[in-house]
Amino acid sequence: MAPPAPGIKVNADGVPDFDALPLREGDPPYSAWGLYGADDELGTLNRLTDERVAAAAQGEIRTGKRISLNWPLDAQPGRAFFQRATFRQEMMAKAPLAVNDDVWTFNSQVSTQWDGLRHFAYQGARRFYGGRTQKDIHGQGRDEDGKEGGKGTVLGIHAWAEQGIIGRAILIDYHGWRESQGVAAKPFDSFATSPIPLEDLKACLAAQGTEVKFGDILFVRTGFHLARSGKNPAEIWDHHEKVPHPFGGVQQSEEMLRWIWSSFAAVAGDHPTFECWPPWTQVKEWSLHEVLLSGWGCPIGELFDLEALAAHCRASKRWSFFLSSEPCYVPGGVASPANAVAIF
Ligand code: UVW
Repeated sequence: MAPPAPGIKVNADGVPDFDALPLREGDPPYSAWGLYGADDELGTLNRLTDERVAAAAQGEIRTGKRISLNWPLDAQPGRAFFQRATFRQEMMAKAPLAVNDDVWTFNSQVSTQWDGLRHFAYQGARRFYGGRTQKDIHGQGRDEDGKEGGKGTVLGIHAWAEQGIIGRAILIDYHGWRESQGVAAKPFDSFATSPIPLEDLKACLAAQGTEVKFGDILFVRTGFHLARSGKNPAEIWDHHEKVPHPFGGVQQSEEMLRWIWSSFAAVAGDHPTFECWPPWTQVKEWSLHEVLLSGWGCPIGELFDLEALAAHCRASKRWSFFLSSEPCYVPGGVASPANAVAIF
């Protein structure tokens, strides 16, 4: 974890105020490039200081109850959203011994995942976090030794694997809250471009009695998995045919950005896109994928299975917990299965 670069004015939480973004003239909207130095690959994960992680462990691990947040890797058989390669397992019996190996092949975003910093650039500027380009990523630039033409690993998911995505996390059970309000009063459709406004996320937090602490990891349960299991295969197939796929998710708005910047180290949900999809429908100039990943280096988690977590939160009346998530150690990886567990 790096401290802010010298000369950058920071607030009591140790980050610049949202209104100071972008930090440098000419950089893309709301970007925080240079905050942790030119070569930073951790972005908002720099908020997960040793002190915050230790305080989270002391404050949140009380009963020892553990809940996996991972959807199975093969949960989208046959066809996956965004035309992603589905999971395949090749089994090998190693006769004459009674021994087996297996080989797994899959797109790193086919199930529960963290989108990494190589995934999504500011589309106008075509720049990734810190101003990196497709050329930097695809190995036609300089490699780590400064030689031309090498395959670099810049902005790879390995940088997040080195210390994990670990700390205090909170669940906003938006789906549960909608049900408590009467779903007709709060219309939302997981399979339409349906935005969740910030005021509803905040109302849900208030109803739960959940405190947000700076540096938390945010989880939003939209009810996507329930909505998906309520559809028959033909309906799911039809949705694959709609490109771009419409999905419900958090609203694209400046106030949403302001809240995320002022609160979280990473954000995640149970749905395929975190934000309401496709982007550029509510705001034309930017999207959450662009600002979070490329502007701030903020991990976006998608397709988390939050069903058992929500049931436990409801039963125990507690919506904060300790999160341990270890992305796969793949040098230069674009995204990764989350390998996430909530500990109470
Ligand atoms: C796209 O990049 C389109 O999707 P995801 O939300 O998985 O990043």
